[in-house]
Amino acid sequence: MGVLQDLGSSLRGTLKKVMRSTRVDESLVKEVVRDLQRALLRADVDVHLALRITKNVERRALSEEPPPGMSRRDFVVRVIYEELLSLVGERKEIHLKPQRIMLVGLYGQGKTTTAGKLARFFTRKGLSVLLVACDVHRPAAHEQLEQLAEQVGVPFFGMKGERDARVIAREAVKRSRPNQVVIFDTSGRHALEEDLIQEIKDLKEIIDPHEIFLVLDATIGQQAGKQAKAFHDAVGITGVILTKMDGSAKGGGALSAVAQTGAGIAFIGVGEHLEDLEPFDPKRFISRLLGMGDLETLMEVAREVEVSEEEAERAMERMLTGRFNLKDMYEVMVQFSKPGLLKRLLSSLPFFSMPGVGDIDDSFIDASQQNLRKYRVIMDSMTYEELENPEIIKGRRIERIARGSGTSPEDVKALLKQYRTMKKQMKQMRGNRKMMRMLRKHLREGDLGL
Ligand SMILES: Nc1nc2c(ncn2[C@@H]2O[C@H](COP(=O)(O)OP(=O)(O)OP(=O)(O)O)[C@@H](O)[C@H]2O)c(=O)[nH]1
Ligand SMILES: [Mg+2]
Repeated sequence: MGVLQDLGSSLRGTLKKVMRSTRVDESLVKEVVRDLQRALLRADVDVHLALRITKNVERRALSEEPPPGMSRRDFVVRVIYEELLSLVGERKEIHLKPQRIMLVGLYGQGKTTTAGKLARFFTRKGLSVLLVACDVHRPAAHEQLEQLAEQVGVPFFGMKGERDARVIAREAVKRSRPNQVVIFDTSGRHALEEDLIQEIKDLKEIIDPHEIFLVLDATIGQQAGKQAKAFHDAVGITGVILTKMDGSAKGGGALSAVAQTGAGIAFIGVGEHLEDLEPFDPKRFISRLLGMGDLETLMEVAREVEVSEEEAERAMERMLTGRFNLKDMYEVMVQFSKPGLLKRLLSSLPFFSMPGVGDIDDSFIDASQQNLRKYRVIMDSMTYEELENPEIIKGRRIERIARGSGTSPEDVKALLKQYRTMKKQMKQMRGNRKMMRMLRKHLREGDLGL
């Protein structure tokens, strides 16, 4: 999918060197660190930042002891993962509830497009959305947003011909309903000029937004950090949306520079279409960049770092209690799609060979690996109500979900069937009291063999 392709492939090349090595010694670490540095600089990451990261990798790889049971080779991979994670900052939480969102930014950064993408995003989460056109500078801004609203299928408010954005904002606030996510598109300028600052401040006062997202074009590279800081100092922003991350060689520079300012990155835009918007999740982003998931050794590391014992326990506990819905199924599948996890879990129990248990193992692992991606897309098109209570998904809901996710009703039905099968297997497992006692005991003692 094009996001930071160059950076990704050179980082993966670097990791391969580590994984193929028979011995991790100083000369290898030095070589890896040089590769890493070159890759970061090429992605426009600030020189000082790149140096800091690579120095940390070198120091930790050579002087820290790997945790018990982990080879030095895996440890080096893990150190690289952790240091890259520190480069892209913390996760900015997206609140899935009615709220007012203001988009600000300079000309052509992607504000209007992003307004449409956000409308689609929140609609898919089962929320009602209203799009408001407060851009009174760009001639066709009103029509552009109106069209996007139509495409997404959400209401639109604008006042064609009105020259004062404040008047539109005031009217929109009056007309919006408390259960809506109201998204305000605003005017850009060539630069952060005094009249833009004043306009944003006035709109902020009228709208009283929960979020002010600065929309920034990632192709400007590390300049994005300076812009984020300037906007923050002038008007206060609650987060950044980086657009055009697809095909931008400088995206790494933009991401890291914005992260360093402390402004959280809420979403990234990865294409021109309405669906090309992703909530920014640093862990997922870096894992994907490093190609973790392709390579088994890396998966081991990803598991160590990402699936804490606590998370695995929680997933198990959910299986053991009666509550089991689609969200749980998805999480359990994600956990158990990591190679060997469920096998190790179950083989640590003396009941591994009991009838029924082997089935669970197989169906989990097969289903997880083959269907996980498709399931995710389908579930993204479900409302919260449906995820929590899959029994209500029938007839027209199935059609709507299939259409929304670009799959077929058969795919949706297959997912529901998988869910029912798993739920039944859970029940059988719960019915086996002796096994349940053992599982509970293992959970209590934290003795999962992880
Ligand atoms: N490839 C790519 N193009 C994008 C992305 N986001 C926006 N664009 C394109 O960037 C251009 C500008 O987008 P707009 O949404 O009109 O930008 P704007 O900030 O509203 O611009 P003004 O209203 O003129 O200030 C359009 O051609 C969009 O299709 C993205 O994530 N990827
Ligand atoms: Mg616009």
